[in-house]
Amino acid sequence: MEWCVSLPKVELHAHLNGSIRDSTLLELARVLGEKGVIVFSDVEHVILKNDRSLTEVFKLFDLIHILTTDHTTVKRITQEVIEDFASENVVYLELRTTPKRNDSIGMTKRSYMEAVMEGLRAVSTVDVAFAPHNVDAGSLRESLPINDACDGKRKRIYVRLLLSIDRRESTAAAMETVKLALEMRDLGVLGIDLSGNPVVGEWMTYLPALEFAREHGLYITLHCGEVPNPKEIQAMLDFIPQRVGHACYFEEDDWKKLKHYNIPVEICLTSNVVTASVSSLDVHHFADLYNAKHPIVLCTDDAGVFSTSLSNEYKVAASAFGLGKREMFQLAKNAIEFIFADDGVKQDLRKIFDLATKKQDL
Ligand code: 6MZ
Repeated sequence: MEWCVSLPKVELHAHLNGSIRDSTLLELARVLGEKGVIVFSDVEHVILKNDRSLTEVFKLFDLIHILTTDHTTVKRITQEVIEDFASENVVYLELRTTPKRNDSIGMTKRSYMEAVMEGLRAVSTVDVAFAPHNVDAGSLRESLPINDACDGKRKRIYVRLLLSIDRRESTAAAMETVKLALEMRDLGVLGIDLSGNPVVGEWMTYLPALEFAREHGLYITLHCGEVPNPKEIQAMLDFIPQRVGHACYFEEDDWKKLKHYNIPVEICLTSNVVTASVSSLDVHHFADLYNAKHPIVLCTDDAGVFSTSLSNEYKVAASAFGLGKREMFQLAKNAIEFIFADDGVKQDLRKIFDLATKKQDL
């Protein structure tokens, strides 16, 4: 495990509200319990439970959102989540979150995202490189030390954002999120994710917003095939997103299409097994895709909710699929090619990995 922690890693599928520390959730729940908003003893065991069906996961998210959706807390969890990823040597993080509106506390989707940005700026334990356009990226790169897990220098992490459309949302709400993403491009927003309870909503509801996003140059990643929904899977693949997440319930034609379009897959092993989207690691599609050299990237999905970390996902993959250090290193490095950030960032990341290759004698 120690080696997996020291390995530089790229995280491309992490939901902000799914990545919160249990300790923070419990603290927030305790405070709301004292205020009489919730009954602490009712939610404590829900937060600490380890096995969750997909239905239970989405119930938990509703609870998490009650605990976290105010500006101060959004700022806090963003800061903590980034610090947690950086502490395990994630060198590039594409963090996704659903901008939320809550009229009762004067929260708009924009003010939610401003709180996220404040959290990003508040990170103090590591250097965060986040703004691609409004600072001179060249000088920023030079001013930050190259992250090298072993040499004791301050770590640095590139953070980029994806805005998620929740499947419960209407076309208009989805469009509002896309427009917000476009306005926030200078702050490191690179694209749009479609997520939320996969048994809710219709593809056609989000399609106009996703098309609009694409026309305006945003990257798209879709949660695809988390439940058996053959028509939707085909429609999503025909859209040719830049990446898909999960791909658990694909049939032969879906695999053909995915491979034909060479769409990278964000693989979330622990999440898939815990939610029983895949019955066990022995039958996980990781093996087939890996052997076929299809583009894949290991991701956490919801490190808090599924009690995992990216280092742990590499460890799980190594033991389930017999990967050695060299293979894990190559798998981690390959992820650079599937990030949504520009070539300058990719070059920097390649340098970080090359430096690590020498250190780790690979
Ligand atoms: C689908 C998921 C998910 O956006 O509030 N989310 N959507 N499948 C999953 N696999 C288990 N895990 C998380 O983060 C939490 C939200 O991300 C989506 C859900 O919409 C959840 O409410 P944010 O930061």
